[in-house]
Amino acid sequence: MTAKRVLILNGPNLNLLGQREPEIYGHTTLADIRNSCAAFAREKGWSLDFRQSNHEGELVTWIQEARGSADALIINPAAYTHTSVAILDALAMLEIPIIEIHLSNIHRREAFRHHSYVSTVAAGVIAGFGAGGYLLALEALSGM
Ligand code: CA2
Repeated sequence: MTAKRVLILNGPNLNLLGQREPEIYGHTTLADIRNSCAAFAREKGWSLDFRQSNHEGELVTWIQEARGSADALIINPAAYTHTSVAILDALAMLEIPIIEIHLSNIHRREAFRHHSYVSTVAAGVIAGFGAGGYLLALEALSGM
């Protein structure tokens, strides 16, 4: 199995995970998720870069920088999933597998969460499995 450089990006408000709305997003913090993803990557011999930003432009810059420096991207764009053509355009320029991930099942929530700009360029989408979805995404990369 080839070593992979995996970039995981998280969008706005995900820094508050575990502190608010646990009935929707669970009790796990983003630091917990980072640690379990890092353990998975270590086991596989992959490198992992795990980031969060509340700023759309910063996420766009990081996606642009992934060209040439990452072999795969896992992204939870949070609210930008449903609004950001800028993030979609940046993702569309990547030539690496992109996995879109959501903690909650966006399809059983409000109608405005049902549409994702990101899904149109994602290899696959994982939603509704809470923090465990990040590991499912990494597992999916193992076969790609
Ligand atoms: O289910 C997901 O992972 C979402 O991407 C989370 C976004 C939401 O806008 C998407 O529709 C679905 C919201 C992230 C907000 O994170 C919070 C964390 C703790 C407390 C409150 C919000």
